[in-house]
Amino acid sequence: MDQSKTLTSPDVVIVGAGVAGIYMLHKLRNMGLKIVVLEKSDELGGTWNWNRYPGARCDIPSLEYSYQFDEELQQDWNWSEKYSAQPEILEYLNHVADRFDLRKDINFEEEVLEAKFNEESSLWNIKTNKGNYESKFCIFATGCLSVPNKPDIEGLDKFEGQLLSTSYWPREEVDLSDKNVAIIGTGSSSIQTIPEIAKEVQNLYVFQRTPNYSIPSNNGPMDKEVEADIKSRYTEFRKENWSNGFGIAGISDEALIAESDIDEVNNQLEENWKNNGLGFFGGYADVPVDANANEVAASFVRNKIKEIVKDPETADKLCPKYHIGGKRLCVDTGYFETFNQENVHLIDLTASPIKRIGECSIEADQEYEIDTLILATGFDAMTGALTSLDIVGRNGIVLRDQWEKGAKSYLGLGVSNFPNLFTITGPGSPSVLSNMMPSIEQHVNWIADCIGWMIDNNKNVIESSIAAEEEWMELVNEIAGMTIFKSTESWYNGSNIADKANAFLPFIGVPVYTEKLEEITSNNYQGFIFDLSNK
Ligand code: N01
Repeated sequence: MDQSKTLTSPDVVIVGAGVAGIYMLHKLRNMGLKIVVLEKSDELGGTWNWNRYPGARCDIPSLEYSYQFDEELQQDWNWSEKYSAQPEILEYLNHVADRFDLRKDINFEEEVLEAKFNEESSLWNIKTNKGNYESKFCIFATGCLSVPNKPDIEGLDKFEGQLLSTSYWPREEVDLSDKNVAIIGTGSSSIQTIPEIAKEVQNLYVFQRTPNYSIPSNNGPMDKEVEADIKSRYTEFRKENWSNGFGIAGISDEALIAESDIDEVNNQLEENWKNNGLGFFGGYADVPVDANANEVAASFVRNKIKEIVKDPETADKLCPKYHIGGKRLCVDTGYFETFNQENVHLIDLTASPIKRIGECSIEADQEYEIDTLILATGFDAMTGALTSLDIVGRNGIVLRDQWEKGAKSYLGLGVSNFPNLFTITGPGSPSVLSNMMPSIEQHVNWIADCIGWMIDNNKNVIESSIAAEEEWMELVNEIAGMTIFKSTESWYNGSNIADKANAFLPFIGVPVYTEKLEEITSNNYQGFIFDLSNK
């Protein structure tokens, strides 16, 4: 029998076998540490395992939404499209797991129920649905968007038709042909899936509470010349991720709309609309901070929507009125065009909210008979995976309670009162406002270096100081306060979840974050406390 499967006292328990968890395993195992990864699903992949809805695709170009820790891996792997679809990303992650022999240390179908720090032994006791573990370090690689938001709508639990969720799509093929389908929500997931399912359904009723800005992906087969060029200078190319505010390569943030000729700006935006996807306004540094500059980019997109959608009333309903980028910008393949199809119907919930869901219907401005209901209602973002289980630190403090008035973390890596616990891309780090792949690698490398440093320096326990954490989150909010992000209701600040504290969670600005992280580290992990005596 595989030894690792019976191991109950590893050095490190990693929770989650997604992009972050499997690289963390690889990194720490190479340092000679004993690792167990606990994964709830029977497959690895995290986000890319759960979110299998039709049209699911990454909206960061494949050549940079990929690991960079191994030169041979990045040279060997060939992506088939500019933006990869979910099955190909999942295949890639499985390839990585096989290539580095990672599976043997992953326990599948094992869900963590409780993680409790024992102050006497300075060890984490981890309880799962299958057993118990005791480890020195506990690393949560549980993702920023992994706990779905189930809307509180009267009758939902009594719906007798087919109930689907974009964030938990069945593995087997779902046949929606000739069905009357309702979809609730118009965020990234919905915007990707609507054009796909609209091709086959009888009627598609789109229940929209807030319209979204979306940029065409102009996806296509991988351009072999581009691929060869990037592969010939991959290390240099990857460095570009660190110089752009949102961690996207190839986009300079230097120009300002406020200081540019408006015709030039419109030409540039046209160029970005055609080619840049998420980098649509990335070239202009003032879009996220200057309301006037933001309005130029926003109205450009609104005009595009009005050009694409033939019915003016529908076009108007699809035009967002808030700052562009305040909610996560979407990237689509024919989203707005779909509303020109006769079988697609937009229901504006600001005019008539959903009243109730019947056994085979959904009622808003009128009652719609449906066979299938799809929830595309988002996630309890950034904190949900950490507050939905009992994580107990010093003095019996439960993380969920500590974060009741808003999540606080130092660098998105450590939390006060929770010694030897690390989070990968936790609150207070660029995470969801960056290209997740390099941000994950940055955190994994940092955690591995930190553990290595502790071993070399005979340190047993690390935790962030309350003061450092407070100061860090003040900085996160101060930066956010200078932008349009803070004033827009979004899942970045928890406003999509009833009763969730309104606190802005991601750190805006990959280069500033990186600079600060390096400074803190080279200053002997300033703000972290080592070997605090247990009382
Ligand atoms: O979720 P969302 P998502 N009644 O929260 C609506 C990433 N992602 O799964 O805005 C009616 O964006 C809600 O309305 P409102 C990406 O970071 C990446 O689509 O709250 N409507 C909204 O329209 C993305 O941002 C890729 O008014 C209700 C929608 O549901 C993140 O995942 C692909 C409602 C939820 O949108 C989440 O995207 C896909 C209710 N009771 C996703 N409750 C990539 O390509 C909620 N809504 C990498």
